Amino acid sequence: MNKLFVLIPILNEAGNIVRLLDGLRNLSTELQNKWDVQVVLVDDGSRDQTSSLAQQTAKDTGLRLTVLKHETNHGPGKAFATGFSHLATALGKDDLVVTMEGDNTSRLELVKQMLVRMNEGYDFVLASPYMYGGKIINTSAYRIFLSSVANLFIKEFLGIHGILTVSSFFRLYRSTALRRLQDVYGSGIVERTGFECMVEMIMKIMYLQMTISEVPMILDTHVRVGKSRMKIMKTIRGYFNLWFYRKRWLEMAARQKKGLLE
Ligand SMILES: Nc1nc2c(ncn2[C@@H]2O[C@H](COP(=O)(O)OP(=O)(O)O)[C@@H](O)[C@H]2O)c(=O)[nH]1
Ligand SMILES: [Mg+2]
Repeated sequence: MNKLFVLIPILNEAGNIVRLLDGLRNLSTELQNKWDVQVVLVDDGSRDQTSSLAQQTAKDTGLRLTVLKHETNHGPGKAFATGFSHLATALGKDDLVVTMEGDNTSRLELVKQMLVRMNEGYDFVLASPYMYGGKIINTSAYRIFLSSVANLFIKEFLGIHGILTVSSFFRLYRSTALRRLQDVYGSGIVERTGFECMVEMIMKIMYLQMTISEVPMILDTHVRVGKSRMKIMKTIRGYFNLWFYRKRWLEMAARQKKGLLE
């Protein structure tokens, strides 16, 4: 049976992890005739019980779980890099990888809809709060305003067109497309260590001319226990810095394309 890997970078989510893994256990039961669901958590130096609670919950429920650990905190980008490098050797041709948040804000019921899109032939499917039908609820007007402006601005600034959401963690990737990214950009795919890594991936996907589709998602921040770990100013700086990488990433993509044509 083909595998559906669920890759989650995580930091101090002891208040959310049990519910998250219970939800994933239910999803794996629902999908059991089609997909072998395997969860990979990248614990990025949590100082709470996130990892031990995760291991215990997986044991109690029979969920297939691997926990990769950074001893100290390096940021979600580094955690994704660790996760993708780990998956590089495990991924079969027809496997898929879904990435998501560890705070229960990624709505698991959307995975099935994302799988339908994948079946239609797209390389990547994003869950998209900025798409028609999607929205952000139970978040302060200030934060919604900031993130909407940031979303619009990043796209204009970096020349990203044709997609509505660029920073969401919740995505489905085709393994052959991930392999292409790994061939061009290395096994970890991302090099930026912060939250901007999600936009970095979109840029690289675009530069390789792969196909992206979106499904609308309602982002309800009330479902999470505890506060957001994202540092706004650091992330904004991270977005600005991406501009300096554009040329190099484009050239790397162009070299691969040339190689394919020769
Ligand atoms: N590996 C890793 N994960 C992180 C870090 N900061 C946040 N996360 C995880 O990334 C996801 C998104 O972070 P969150 O705090 O919810 O940010 P928000 O959704 O933008 O408010 C959650 O699963 C967090 O546990 C980090 O420094 N390292
Ligand atoms: Mg969150």
